[in-house]
Order: sequence, then C-alpha cells, then structure tokens
Amino acid sequence: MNAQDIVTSIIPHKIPQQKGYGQANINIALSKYWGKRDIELNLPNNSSLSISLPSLGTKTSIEVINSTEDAIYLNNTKIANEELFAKRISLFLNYFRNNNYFKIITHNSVPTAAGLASSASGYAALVIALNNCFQWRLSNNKLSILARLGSGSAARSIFDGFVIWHKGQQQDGLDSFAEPINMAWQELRVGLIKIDTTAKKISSTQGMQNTVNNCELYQAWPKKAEQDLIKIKQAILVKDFNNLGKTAENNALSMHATMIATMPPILYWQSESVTTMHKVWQLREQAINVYFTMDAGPNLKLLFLEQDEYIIKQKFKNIIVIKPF
Ligand code: 2P0
Repeated sequence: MNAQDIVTSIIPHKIPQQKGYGQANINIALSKYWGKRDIELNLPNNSSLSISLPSLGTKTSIEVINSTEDAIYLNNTKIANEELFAKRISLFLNYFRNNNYFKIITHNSVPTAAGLASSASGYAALVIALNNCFQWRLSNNKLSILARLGSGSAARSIFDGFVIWHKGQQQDGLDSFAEPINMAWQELRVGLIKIDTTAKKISSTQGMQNTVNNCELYQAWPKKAEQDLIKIKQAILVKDFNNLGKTAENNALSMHATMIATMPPILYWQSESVTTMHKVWQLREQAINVYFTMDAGPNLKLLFLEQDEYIIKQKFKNIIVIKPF
C-alpha cells in the first residue's frame, strides 16, 4: 500500500466544508526516532517516547479556495509555491484533495530564539485542521497515522504530555501511531538552550537515511532505543528523575554517535554545543540534577526539576524554561 491508499482507507470522504482549524504543540523525544523502515510512509525502525511542550507549537487554519493552486502563509508571510516548505505541504495536501485547492494560514509560536524546528507541530496541526474542515471525526490514533505521513515526529504531537509512538509491525503502518502515557509530572522542567538557529545543512530525513545506509554502528541502534524507551517509561511511572535524565541523555548521545560514525560523517554539534555539555556534566558533579538531550541540530534541551530551576537559570542566562504539566 502506498501513502494514498493508506489515506483513502482512513478518511471517510473527500468533501470539505469551507473551513477548518487545528493546533498542536512541539515535542521533544526523550527516547529518539532515528531511521525508517519505510520512507514514503515514515515508518520508523524503533519506537520513541516524547514530551509535548505546551504553548510552543503551531496554529493552522485551512480554507477551500477557488483557485488552481494552494496559497500557503507562514507567520503572516505568503510562501512562494516553489519553496520547499510550500511544496512539501502541497504534496501532503494532494492525499486529501478532490480537485480543490486550499488556503493554509499557519502560525508558529516557537520563538526563533529557541532553536527548534516545527515540522512535528506543523503536520499535527494541519491534520487536525483537515479533520475539522472535512468533518471526518477521526480518532486521535487515526490522526496520528495521518500526521506521521507528513513527518514522523508529528505522530507524537497529536497528544499532550508524555507520548509513545509505537513503531508497529505492519507494512501498511496502520499499527504505527502514538498514544499518550497517562501521567503528569508537575515538577518536571525542560530548558531550551539556543546554540544556533540557522537552517541545518542535512535535514533529519536525509540524515537518518544516510545513517541507516552508511553507518556500521546503526544496526545496534533500534534495539538500544527500544530498551531505553522501556527504562524511560518506567522512570516516568515512578517519577525517578535521575533514571529518566541519564537514560535520555545517553539515548541522545548514542543517536549522535551513529550520525558521527556515518560515512561521510553527520555532525550537528558546534563547539558551543560541546562546551554546554561539559557545563551540564560539571553541574552534575556539584550535585545539581540536570541532564541534556539533543536532536538533529546543535541546540541543547535541558531536563531538570522545579527545585533546581533557580540555579539553572543562574547558570544558563539565555535559557527558555518550559513547564510541560
Ligand atoms: C525525534 N528527530 O525522535 C528525532 C530525534 C530528530 C532527532 O524526529 O523525515 O522531522 O519528517 O519523519 O520527524 C526529526 O525528524 O523526520 C526527528 P521525518 P522528522 O524527535
């Protein structure tokens, strides 16, 4: 089955109402997704576990227009249809249209200063807006599958809080969707540390493909990621912060190790990324419980508890602190 067949099997019809609206938050993986078993369907080689960050995300409205092409606006600016951003959205919308075109107005509340990409919240918000526009009334699991077809990590952004995206076994990917873990952790904090926000040279999509194809260490990754996910889920359920932090940090570094061991190498870090890692480790030596995670870029995301928020803000002046619950 290709992506169009999957979509056709999920959605009840292609008759849109006039308008729809959706919003979704970004998420940070504590146990990461890296590598696909199916590129078109964004089916992962391993399950992943994330935390969604409230108030940071995407709001999207969609409207059916009488035109021969889509009109896509990002943060009040019309994006040329030749640009990759617009092309990718229009290709995704092709799954859902019936000779109609759409006006998409999307706002990202992720501050540029946070150094975070937003394809996860972007495609999740778009799918929620489509569900609203077409009045499909799909379950969140089905929305998660549709969002995954836009961007893998978007499967997780359908939900708030802690979320597991099951890798699934089926070729059609209908068992590869995200689900929330019913657990709130009021004391948990996520700190965003910007190192560099310029666009990366190698996209996540390309980077993970290169790693899968050209890294001998990669074969160890899916098993390690599954084991880390179980440890992190357990740490969440018993609120064992140190086990959560150390497993998440090691998981991120292991993912980056596979990138670095790819030929040619993929190194998303900058020298300031490494300096900041050392700073985190030094703080741990001083009994401050702080850990980091990193995605396909140079920026760090710190994990710590409310009790250390004051000292962390003192040590990292430009940090943006998020309270996930
Ligand atoms: C994650 N990342 O689990 C991992 C960790 C980046 C590093 O998911 O090709 O934008 O659209 O499925 O989801 C970023 O990759 O890639 C990502 P596609 P995506 O958060």
